[in-house]
Amino acid sequence: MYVCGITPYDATHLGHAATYLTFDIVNRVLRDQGHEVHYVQNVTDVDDPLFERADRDGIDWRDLGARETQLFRDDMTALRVLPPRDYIGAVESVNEVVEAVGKLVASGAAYILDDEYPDIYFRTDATEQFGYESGYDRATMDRFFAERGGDPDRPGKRHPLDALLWRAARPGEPSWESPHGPGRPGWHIECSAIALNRLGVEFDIQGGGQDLIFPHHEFSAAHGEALTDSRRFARHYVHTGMIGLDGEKMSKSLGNLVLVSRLRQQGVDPAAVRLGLLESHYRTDRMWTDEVLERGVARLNRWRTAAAAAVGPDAADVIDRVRQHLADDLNTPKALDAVDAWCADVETGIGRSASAPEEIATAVDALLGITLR
Ligand code: 5CA
Ligand code: ZN
Repeated sequence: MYVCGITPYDATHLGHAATYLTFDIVNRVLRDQGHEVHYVQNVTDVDDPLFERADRDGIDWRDLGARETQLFRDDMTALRVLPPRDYIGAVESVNEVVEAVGKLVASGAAYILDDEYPDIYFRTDATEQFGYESGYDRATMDRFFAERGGDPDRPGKRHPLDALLWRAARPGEPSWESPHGPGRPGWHIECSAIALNRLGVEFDIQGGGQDLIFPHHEFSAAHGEALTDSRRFARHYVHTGMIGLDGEKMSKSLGNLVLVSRLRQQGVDPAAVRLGLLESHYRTDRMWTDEVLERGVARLNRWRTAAAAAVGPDAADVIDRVRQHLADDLNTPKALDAVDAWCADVETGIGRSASAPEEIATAVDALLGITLR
């Protein structure tokens, strides 16, 4: 499983947390079913937002990236998100990108711009199957390409959608040596190279938020497929809905971020945040509100009280239902309802199993990542 990681120029907000939590549940469900999971995640620690923020704050972009990456990892640990096996920065993988770009140029899938800055672009028509990942029509592709970091109007490109693979060095920008001149990696090739070199072709799951469907995942797949004789890149794509606040998308530009680290500082139990995010389905766009957090806190207290009881109804059936709901496209709302129902029985004094409370706590810990005892 490859899940696109953060661009570490600012702290983790609840939108990021919701996305990584979704893949944490995927990871837990697969492990529960006896699979070994090779989980890879990148860190986009070479990118314009990082340089801009570092300039603004008068710090080195590497220090900014390292600091925000550490904060993200601390947030994920607090949320009990199981860490990936490979956690790879763009800085660490520049040589992998250089090698991939060299191959794409050599095979004719990429071309070098005849320009003061000889940037390297990927030909959108390099693979026959281009477009299958998003399934978007051309107008939608054009819109998202322009909105999400693409450069449709760059003079000299052969096709407006051709995607940047290698950005030639500009004065004042960090760069690395390469056979095609000094420069730095484009965004999509970073994820293609990191994923392919660790998981190989036809790995099972490529994940991220819905905003990555196009152009990012489309081009990561196309780059990977152009590198491997059209062997399919990822077998499945999983995309999470967007989290907003007070009716707006949660985003830096709107200034409406709820930070995981701030909630932690305020003494909020990360398990309550987890329950708040899991109460709704991962594919729906949804809002984070004070009420969501309050429900998470209340539910956590209820579950902990029930798990501390001396006896309760048999656990096996409840655990079965939790597993079935999770297997049904990660239906966490129903999985939480099943545990609620068991708690309700404990509260009314139904059930005499002395082992049930501990069994429930163990299953909730393993499958949902919530510690009850
Ligand atoms: N570094 C790239 C991926 S290679 C990147 O998109 N970084 S990011 O920091 O902008 O986003 C990290 C992850 O959080 C992505 O999967 C993105 O889709 C997801 N994400 C960002 N904002 C939200 C949001 N409001 N709700 C849900 N997920 C979000
Ligand atoms: Zn990515």
